[in-house]
Amino acid sequence: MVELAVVLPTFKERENVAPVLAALERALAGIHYEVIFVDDDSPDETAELIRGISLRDPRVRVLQRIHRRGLSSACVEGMMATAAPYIAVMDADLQHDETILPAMLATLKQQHLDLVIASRNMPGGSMGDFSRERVAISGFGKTLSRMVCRCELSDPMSGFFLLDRAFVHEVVRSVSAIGFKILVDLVASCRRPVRFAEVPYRFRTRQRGESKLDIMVLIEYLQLVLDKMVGDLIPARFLLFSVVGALGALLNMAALAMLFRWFGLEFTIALGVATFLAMTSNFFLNNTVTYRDRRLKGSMLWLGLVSFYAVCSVGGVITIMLSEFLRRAGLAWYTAGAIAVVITSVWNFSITQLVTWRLQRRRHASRSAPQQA
Ligand SMILES: Nc1nc2c(ncn2[C@@H]2O[C@H](COP(=O)(O)OP(=O)(O)OP(=O)(O)O)[C@@H](O)[C@H]2O)c(=O)[nH]1
Ligand SMILES: [Mg+2]
Repeated sequence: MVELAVVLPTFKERENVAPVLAALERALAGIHYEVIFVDDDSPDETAELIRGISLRDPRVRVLQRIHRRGLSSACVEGMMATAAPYIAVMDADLQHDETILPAMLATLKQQHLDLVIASRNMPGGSMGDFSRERVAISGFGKTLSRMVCRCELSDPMSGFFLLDRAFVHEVVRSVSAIGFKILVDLVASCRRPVRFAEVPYRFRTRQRGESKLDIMVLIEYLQLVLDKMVGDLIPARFLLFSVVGALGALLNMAALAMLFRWFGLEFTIALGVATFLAMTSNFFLNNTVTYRDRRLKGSMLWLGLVSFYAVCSVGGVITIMLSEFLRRAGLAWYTAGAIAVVITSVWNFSITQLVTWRLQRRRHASRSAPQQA
């Protein structure tokens, strides 16, 4: 019977697949285990390579996700794809020390815990060759995590941990699955104190393949923390969309002031150009931040931009008509304006979500649809 499943999220890790499997084979001698790679359709065909290995070794499987990105959601789906009573999650790039897995498993079983975390921030552990900036960012992440986890974790940014399956099932429906930091997400999703232990390890330097860390990891982490705090009331994606919208409104005002006051353009023309600029920047910001996981590329990017202009222009007309209507109905100008802006934001968000950021999927769906005879 399989006792332990090791979930390895991958994106462009082809050259690490064989070494990580060999390392697990050595470390887990005597334990019945299986390995589940969750690959987000890596262009280097990591998934194809793993499928080849699975044919020979049934302990190895791959879950290949199409049009999806995201480390956290990959881990969740990997965890849900196994029947093993214990589940380990670790990176596939050999930075996590697989040799401590048996000790982590023994601790979890002996102490009847929900979770054992491999920590870099306790005696015996180390951040390895982490640059000072990355240590600082990790520290900042740790401080933020205290706002949502009701316990003190020494390394909440860790992507290396072992769980009891019952715990996964208990929290999985509350998990946000946004971004990179699945551990904080799991712990913050639990309605009772989590029973956990920490085991030290030394983070290794990446030997092969490239890092996927970028500024988006930080933005998505902020999004996760926000979702954990207010997500039951307002969807995190809507919050991000609103932040981008507010930035756009500022840009709109600044451009209007410049074009009208400095360049002496006629007011309506200046307003038109400023609005056009703000809509364009909003589209690109939303495409890279709010909808990173469904980012439009190539020809779909331009089609998306046109549909975004169309939806937001209708939104603009709604704002004008609604605020005028409310003002005539006796509301103060600022109340009428505020209500109209909120309603327009919901309109812009809902319709662009349904139309603009569905384009890529539609195109692929129509391409892969069976041909009619
Ligand atoms: N399925 C999936 N896996 C991902 C994604 N992004 C990263 N990964 C995998 O998650 C693990 C961690 O990513 P890394 O880029 O190594 O992040 P890191 O270890 O914090 O950064 P480095 O120290 O620079 O390597 C690796 O196994 C990646 O292949 C993703 O979008 N989807
Ligand atoms: Mg790594």
